[in-house]
Amino acid sequence: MLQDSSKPKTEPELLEVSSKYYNFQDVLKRMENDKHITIQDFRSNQHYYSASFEVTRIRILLSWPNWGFARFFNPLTVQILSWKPRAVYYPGFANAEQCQSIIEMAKITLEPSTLALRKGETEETTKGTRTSSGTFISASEDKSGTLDIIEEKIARATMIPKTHGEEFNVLRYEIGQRYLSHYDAFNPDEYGPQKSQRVASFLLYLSDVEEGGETIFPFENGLNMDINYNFKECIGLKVKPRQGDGLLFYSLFPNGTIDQMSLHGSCPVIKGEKWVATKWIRNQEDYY
Ligand SMILES: O=C(O)CCC(=O)C(=O)O
Repeated sequence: MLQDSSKPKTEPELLEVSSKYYNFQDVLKRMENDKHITIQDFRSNQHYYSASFEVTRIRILLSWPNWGFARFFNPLTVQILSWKPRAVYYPGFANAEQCQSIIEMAKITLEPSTLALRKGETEETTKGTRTSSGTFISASEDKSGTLDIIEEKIARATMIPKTHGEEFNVLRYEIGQRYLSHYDAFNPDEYGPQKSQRVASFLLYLSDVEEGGETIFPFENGLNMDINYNFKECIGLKVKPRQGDGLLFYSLFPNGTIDQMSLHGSCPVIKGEKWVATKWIRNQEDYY
């Protein structure tokens, strides 16, 4: 029998996405192993897009039958920063106007940033760990609709539904302010049993910083893990904030355990001011 050469030899694998529970481990595994992933929407049961992954670029090819290709063709450019931890960078994720609008909104309710405390820790013993100011804002509170657009885009980039995201934590770092290296995922041995876990973090840089303020991954590629790392030191992979750019990294391995190399922090700002919006993404919708 003659084969139709215009058709792929094998059908793309269908990966099911539920709005209730998202098996992100499967997505990560497939991202590593496959070149093509097709996602099927449970509710409409319609194949709505296929994604082709390349090492330095993701092109989203839309074939949404009812809405048309052009309307949604809005490719995301992504650069792989590191595989250990998994970290990718999105240049130009938001525009200057969107960033400024988020800053203006956050300014009204800024307060000193707080920390989730480990067993035995107190505010006193953790003083100096996180010295920024911040505020939590949900997309629904933002009447300009900017956070809604950003949230949709993050969901598209991560392929994790936006219902799995915590509220945006908008942070301002003034000169000398920092966040010492830490994990975003909560180790149950240190924090007690967890109802859900932080899978990934998306940072949207809302400002440039003249000097300092880099996001750092001190254990990138296993570096510095064997020394007695001083959590204040700004070493390892350094990401310089640039207004509008996004940084996504995963805190968990595909098997659900914490990636020790996802340790990260913010170096002190030396000159200028740093604004960033963090979106922590959970493995379940109902995360508290
Ligand atoms: O400000 C940064 O660059 C890092 C922020 C951070 O680590 C966090 O919000 O968990």
